[in-house]
Parts: sequence; C-alpha cells; structure tokens
Amino acid sequence: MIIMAMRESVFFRAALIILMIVAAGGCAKPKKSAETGGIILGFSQIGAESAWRICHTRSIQEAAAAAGVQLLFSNAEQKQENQIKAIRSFIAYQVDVIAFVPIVSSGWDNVLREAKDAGIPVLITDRKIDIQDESLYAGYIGTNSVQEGRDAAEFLLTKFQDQGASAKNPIRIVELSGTTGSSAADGRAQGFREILAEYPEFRIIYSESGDFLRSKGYELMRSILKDYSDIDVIFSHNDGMTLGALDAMKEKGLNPGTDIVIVTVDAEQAAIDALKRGEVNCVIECNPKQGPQTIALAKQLARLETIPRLIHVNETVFSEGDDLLSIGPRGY
Ligand code: GYE
Repeated sequence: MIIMAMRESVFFRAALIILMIVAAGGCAKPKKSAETGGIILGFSQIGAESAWRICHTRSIQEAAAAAGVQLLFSNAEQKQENQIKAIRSFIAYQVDVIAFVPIVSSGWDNVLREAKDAGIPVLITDRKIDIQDESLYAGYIGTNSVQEGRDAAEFLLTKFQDQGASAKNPIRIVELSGTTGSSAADGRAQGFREILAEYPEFRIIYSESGDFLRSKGYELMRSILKDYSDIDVIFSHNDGMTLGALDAMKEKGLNPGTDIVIVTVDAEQAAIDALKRGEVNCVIECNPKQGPQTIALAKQLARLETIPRLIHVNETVFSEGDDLLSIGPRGY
C-alpha cells in the first residue's frame, strides 16, 4: 500500500494519477524530479509492529517534509513480498532514491539488481541485509544490533558478579528473540552470546521468537512459565515483547525486576517507566530517530554523491544504577 505523503496540490493529484497508471502496468514515465525540482524518495517501511517502528516512521516522514523531499511511503504490513512489490513500483515510477528497512536479511539480490539496472541508488535503513554483490546498495544507516546484544550481556556480568560468592550457578537465561531472520534479532543474539561465551555459569535455557510483538511476548512468557520455574534472567530483544512478558509474570504472581532480572532493548517510554518502577533492570537504547540523517543521505545520493557505507546511530544504556530521574521523555 503506497501512501503518498506529499502536500495536497495539483502535483499530488497528477502524481497519484501517474502512479495508478504505472501500478496498473501503464507506461507513464513522469518527468524526473530533477526537472520538477524536488527529490522523490521511495521508502518501504516494514509495518507498525512496535512503538519503536511507529517512531521510526514518524522520524522519516517529518524529516522528509522538513527537507522538501517528496516521499512515496509504503507500509509492507510485515511481508517481504510487499516490500519487493513496493521497490518495483518505485523503480517504475523512476524515483530518485530508494530507501527501505529489510524486514529480514536475505532475499533482496534480484530486486536490488533491478534498481541498479534502472540507475536508482538504494539506501538500507535500520536493519541490515546479507547480499552477494555489495555494490547493489550505496550504504547503511541504522542500529548496531550486535553491540546492543553485547551491552545486554555486559550488564548481566556486572549485575551477577556484584553478588560475588552468593551468585547462582548456573544463571538460567530465557531469551525472547525478535523476528526470525532479521538482522536486529540475529545481531542481538550474536552479541549477547559472544560476551557470555567466556562465562559458562550463564546458561541460555530457552530461546524463542516473539516477532517483536507485545502480544507474542505475553503468550510466549505464559507458556514458558508453565515449563520453567527457576528462571533468573529474561533477555528480550525489544520492549514490546518485554511489556507483554511483564504482564504474564505479574499474572503468575512474580515480581519482575526482583524475582527475575529483566534486560530489554529499544528504550521506549513504557520500558523506561518500568525501569523506574524497578520492574526492569536494564534498558538498552535502540535509537529510532533516524529520519534527519536518513533524509540527508538520500539527498546526497540524489545529487550522485558518495555516502559512507556504514553509519551506526548513537545509542546508550539505561540501567537500575543510573540517576533514573534524569532520563527525559523518550518520544516513543
Ligand atoms: O528493536 C523493534 C522493531 O528493527 C531495530 O524492530 C528495529 C527493531 C526494534 O520492531 O522494536
């Protein structure tokens, strides 16, 4: 579903007609934006699965409007095939630049080859891709998921080593992982395991995907609590799943943050609030406010400039030992 995020205008209506002709297989070839002035950016977003994603979308749309970039925005509703269709429609429409969040890391080679053959530069955002020919995209801007996983593990080392001899052994960890095959989930899992590999007392006893969804985090945790009674840590790949898991733990009479150590990723407001209530012990920030940098890179590509191959957005860690009152509003 292509949502035109352009100002109401004659151009908007004309572009809509052209897009419908193109989408219907017509051969309308609109004037390149270079002749009409503004840059046209085709953006394929994966959906609206979390507060983080909604903020990421808002950041892209607001930055495009502020920069005078005309945005063709597509919401793939969590389906890779919808992203591929959207990218193909951007190619047919002859946008100046294509940017997208790859919902999963693989399966992009053919459509990116088509974009390259059409002379349209591609910017990968938020999540990463695995691809044979690295020349098929111009660069990446987004989160460093491997480092987020490392940060989560480092917090646990500090948390449990502070307990000295009284620390349990083994320390039994349950992992709620994100969307299977996504770089966000794979990276967090990789970084987490990389650090803990040196400490055999930390043992991941169960891991399952909750697809970054609050509802699945709740269902997963309810089921896990039926099978496991001695869990020491929950490492959850995003706050949405964590919030669902907290609901399930409380239903069971548990005190999350006390009975079970909770480490979560994103740093949406609800997770920071849970940190302040002592229901979560560590929140790894994953920064969704990538719009201004993304749009600036898209404009450079539209001017046929070279951009950096890899840009990781700035991120931090919030934990129970911090001055929690100093944490400002998160905006998502
Ligand atoms: O952690 C999660 C969203 O791709 C880094 O996707 C993003 C992840 C984020 O659904 O909340």
